[in-house]
Amino acid sequence: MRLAMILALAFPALAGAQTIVPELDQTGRPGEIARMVFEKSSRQFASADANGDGRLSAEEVATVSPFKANSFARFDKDADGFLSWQEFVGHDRWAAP
Ligand SMILES: [Ca+2]
Ligand SMILES: [Ca+2]
Repeated sequence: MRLAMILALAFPALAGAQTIVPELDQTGRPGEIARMVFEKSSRQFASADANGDGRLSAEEVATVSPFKANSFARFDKDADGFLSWQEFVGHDRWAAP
């Protein structure tokens, strides 16, 4: 139950998916959450990349994540003025979709 509340707070989009969270409680499949976040991030990145150059400018990021746009410098680890896929998701464990 506690995990379900944390997940609901961390992933508001999942809060309505009542059938998924209890199932996670029982079977403990964090991979399923990771897959959903990966797919959501993939969609966000693709739709934000208006010019299709495979990286996001601050303006492009703002179209999908005002939060990341406001904290752009923190996400832009190499300070090149663009977010790569890895910078966008905040780690390098997922190959670019
Ligand atoms: Ca771009
Ligand atoms: Ca960068």
